[in-house]
Amino acid sequence: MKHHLAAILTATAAGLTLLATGGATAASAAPDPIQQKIDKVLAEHPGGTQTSKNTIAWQNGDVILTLAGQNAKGVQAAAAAPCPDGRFCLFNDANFGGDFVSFRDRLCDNRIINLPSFNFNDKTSSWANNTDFDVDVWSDIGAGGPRLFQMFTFTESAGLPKNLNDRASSLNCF
Ligand SMILES: [Ca+2]
Repeated sequence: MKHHLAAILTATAAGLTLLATGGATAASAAPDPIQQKIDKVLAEHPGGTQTSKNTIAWQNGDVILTLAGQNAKGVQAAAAAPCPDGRFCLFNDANFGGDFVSFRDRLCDNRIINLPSFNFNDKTSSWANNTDFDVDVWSDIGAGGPRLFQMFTFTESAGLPKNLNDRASSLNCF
């Protein structure tokens, strides 16, 4: 009997918890598009960790993908953050807009960085390089295909010409 009573109390408590959170659950039932996108990127690009509402980090933060926020009308709520010191950044839109991926300068030991690993293949439309290193940008993974352009130390481009736009697939910095 004692056991039975405990079971009832537990069941009642669970019911109360459900009641207490029912409103909040209903209010947040509409899927958050940014979280949905985060979940998709995490599932498809192993090794990433969500580090805020709209960022994913790989390799202990050496690589960070930032998803652009949108308001209810689907308009970007804020301009993309400027590329931080000591990092170089690729932006999905011209004028440093949209989603962007940033890379810490300590990656610049001439290794090759493949952009499909970070959900950024064939997307780059503007860039900024706030590191002491130069970066080569390639049309295929593995520094393959023609070299599309170079991002010299402490330079930036607010827009790529049509023949280079949305083509970058890998890079190396040195
Ligand atoms: Ca783009």
